[in-house]
Amino acid sequence: MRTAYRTCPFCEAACGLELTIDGDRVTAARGDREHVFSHGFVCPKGATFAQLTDDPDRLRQPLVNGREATWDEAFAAVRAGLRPILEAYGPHALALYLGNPNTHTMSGGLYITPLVKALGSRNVYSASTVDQMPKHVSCGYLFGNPLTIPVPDLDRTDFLLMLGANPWESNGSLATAADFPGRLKAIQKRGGRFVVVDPRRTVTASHADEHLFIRPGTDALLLYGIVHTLFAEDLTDLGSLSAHVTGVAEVRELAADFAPERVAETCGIPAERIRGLARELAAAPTAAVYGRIGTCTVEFGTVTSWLVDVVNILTGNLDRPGGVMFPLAPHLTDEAKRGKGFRTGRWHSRVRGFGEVKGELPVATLADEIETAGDEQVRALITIAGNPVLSTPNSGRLDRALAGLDFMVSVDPYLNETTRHADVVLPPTDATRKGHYDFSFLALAVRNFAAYSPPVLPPDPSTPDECDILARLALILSGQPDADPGLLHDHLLEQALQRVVAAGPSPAASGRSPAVAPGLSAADTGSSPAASDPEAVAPTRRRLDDLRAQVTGDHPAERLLDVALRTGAYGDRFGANPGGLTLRKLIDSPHGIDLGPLQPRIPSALRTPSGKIELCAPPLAGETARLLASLDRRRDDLVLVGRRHLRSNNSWMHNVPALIKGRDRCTLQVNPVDADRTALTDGDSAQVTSRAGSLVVRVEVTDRVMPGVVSLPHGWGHDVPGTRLSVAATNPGVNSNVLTDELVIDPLSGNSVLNGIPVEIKPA
Ligand SMILES: Nc1nc2c(c(=O)[nH]1)N[C@H]1C(S)=C(S)[C@@H](COP(=O)(O)OP(=O)(O)OC[C@H]3O[C@@H](n4cnc5c(=O)[nH]c(N)nc54)[C@H](O)[C@@H]3O)O[C@H]1N2
Ligand SMILES: Nc1nc2c(c(=O)[nH]1)N[C@H]1C(S)=C(S)[C@@H](COP(=O)(O)OP(=O)(O)OC[C@H]3O[C@@H](n4cnc5c(=O)[nH]c(N)nc54)[C@H](O)[C@@H]3O)O[C@H]1N2
Ligand code: SF4
Ligand SMILES: [Mo]
Repeated sequence: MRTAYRTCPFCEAACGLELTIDGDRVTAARGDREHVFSHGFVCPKGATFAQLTDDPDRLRQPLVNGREATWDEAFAAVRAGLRPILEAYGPHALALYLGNPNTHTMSGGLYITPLVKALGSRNVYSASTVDQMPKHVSCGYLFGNPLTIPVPDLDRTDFLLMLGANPWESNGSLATAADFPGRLKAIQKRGGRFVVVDPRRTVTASHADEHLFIRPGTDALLLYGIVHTLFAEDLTDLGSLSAHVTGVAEVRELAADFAPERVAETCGIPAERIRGLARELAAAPTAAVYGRIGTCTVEFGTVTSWLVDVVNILTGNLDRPGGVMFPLAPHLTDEAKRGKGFRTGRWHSRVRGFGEVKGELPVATLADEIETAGDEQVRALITIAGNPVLSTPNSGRLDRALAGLDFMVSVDPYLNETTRHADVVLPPTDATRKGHYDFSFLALAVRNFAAYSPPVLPPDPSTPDECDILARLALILSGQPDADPGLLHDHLLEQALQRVVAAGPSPAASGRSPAVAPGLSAADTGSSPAASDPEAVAPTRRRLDDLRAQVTGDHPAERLLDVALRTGAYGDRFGANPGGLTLRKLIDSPHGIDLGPLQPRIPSALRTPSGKIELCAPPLAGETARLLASLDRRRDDLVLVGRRHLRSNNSWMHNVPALIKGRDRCTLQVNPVDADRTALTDGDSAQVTSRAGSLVVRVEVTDRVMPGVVSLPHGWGHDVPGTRLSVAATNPGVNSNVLTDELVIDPLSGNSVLNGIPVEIKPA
């Protein structure tokens, strides 16, 4: 028996786990009390780490046409399936769907970019367009980089306004904060307040100082009402930001149309309360506005996400302690640099003409691209760590479309609702045999810290690591099907080192380093050392050899991480900053290294062409007109919203008995007023119908949802044939995305609308 420490990979909170290991099995997990960020916090999902990784239904061998196969047979089948399609129809005939857990694996952080490059297809899709794409777009316009997302400084704020987020259950998102509930309670303990705006009285709302019901999809109107008030009552105060912001007058003009009286009825919040919120935000010593799923997965998702930060900026709360701030992750640097700014629409989807955003197309149009005949029709699909049949809108249609593909390959540990359509399933090793570093979430953490967890069990010789799987796929796509994955591993390391050399004669001397981790950002590639000058070649090669000799790590991902850490903001700069971060240092610190509270980062974080925060980008002004027009629309009688439960994680944790036991959670919550109106009582079966589809589900009558709103969680519907989810199948629930509509999207980001879906209900 021994103990090992590992970051929990299941949600964005990045808690430290203490694992008990007996021989070659993890037998128990609990919170790591010495962890610098989570201090022992753990939730039920982290606590079932062992059951999740040991699930007997996990695939331990590849499947080819439903039968277990060797890894060589499986890769041969991938090659035989993909090559003819690529040769006959070109790269766009092959689509890629990337699911959420790619943000929780090192293979996702390091190997997706080379894979996408090798693919060369316009048809790249991901869970980002059923999630946070509006935030990327609004931050792209405001700050010049879609990854520059400010997070609420939870530990120092005096007043937090939270819209469309339920961190008591979700543990937070786009704000990595282990023990989010504890941090919220601490706001109250130090005399501060937090207010929740949500069409449901969530657990988070019930702990809040105030909860305001809001009609789904109307947060943009509420926020414009606040902005209007800030200007009308002369409450704006940009403080030290004022030298760094353009476009304030334009926003003032746009907000003129959104007096609180104009929006109050549509939002369901009295005008006087809207004014009150504006006054409280302006008066608080520090304040933060934070919006999440309920502000993104709605028709005006990008405008809403933008207005969240407009309020933060107008009240002077961006980039100051207690407001919203930009984290500085250990693999990134804080170098000031003029940017090219942010734009979308560099290419368009074939069928519905949606513009590309951040290199991808809206997943709401994937079924169109598969079903519609023509040149460049999608005929084959790769999915990696995704279950779009349960997680994307009108999933009934996508399910049928996947059945019609010529070829599909999935990298996934489960045979589930999506991967059952795959000709080849490639199951990666579980988290016990993977190293872990949070490329995504350390850049969103409410306090700067560093942590790396090496694998807690030795590699399993019969199963390739997920980095190897993705590398082999990338090599197959680039026409080198027989190459060893080591070829790509070496190439990526060489590229990373060349970037270090190119960043200056010696990063040691200049103190400069590349802005992004190797392989992380497509935006920051392509710079090679100044090798055209023959004089420069020899020293360059010497320097490369010197750096290569210093890199440590037992695994290709560890070596790439070592380079990123050493050249990052806190790095040892390959010796020039002794005592700075290295991989070795993180391995020697199993409870993580605290790097202190968030620090101001403006202007160095900005990448706009003007070098300023561009408060009023033209696309947002354009959407404002559409938002204003929406005020005159007839209101739907009944709309559907989602919800999350602490013991689930999207679609893939319903196969663990400890996480699924207890009362049926997949119910339709209906307010008593609506239940009366539709002759439904608690426990009845209701038929729910939308434009996209229809389902039957058990009713739970509760005043925790507001009148006119019903709620159903997503990620359920495990009763389809052909899966291997024996526990989930016993309590399957229904798939809420049968009801969500692929025809309505947030136009600026391509994000799906998953909340505020018009529905009708009646006794089944
Ligand atoms: N109606 C509605 N729909 C929603 C949402 C909503 O709020 N309402 N939320 C949306 C959001 S926020 C998200 S992020 C999406 C999620 O959408 P998806 O990412 O498509 O779905 P998940 O259920 O997260 O599926 C994750 C898959 O990854 C696999 N997996 C787990 N660990 C690993 C690993 O280490 N490697 C690999 N290769 N695979 C792994 C699991 O078996 C599972 O198949 O759903 C969205 N859908
Ligand atoms: N336990 C658990 N934890 C998770 C996940 C999970 O499935 N289960 N998923 C993970 C993922 S991928 C993500 S992205 C995060 C999401 O993290 P959160 O954003 O905190 O997720 P939700 O719990 O869905 O909270 C969204 C809230 O928005 C409300 N809402 C719906 N429509 C509107 C609206 O129009 N306006 C307002 N103001 N509110 C609205 C809903 O009622 C709901 O309470 O959670 C992560 N953590
Ligand atoms: S809150 Fe998230 S990171 Fe922490 S233990 Fe739970 S699932 Fe893991
Ligand atoms: Mo998500």
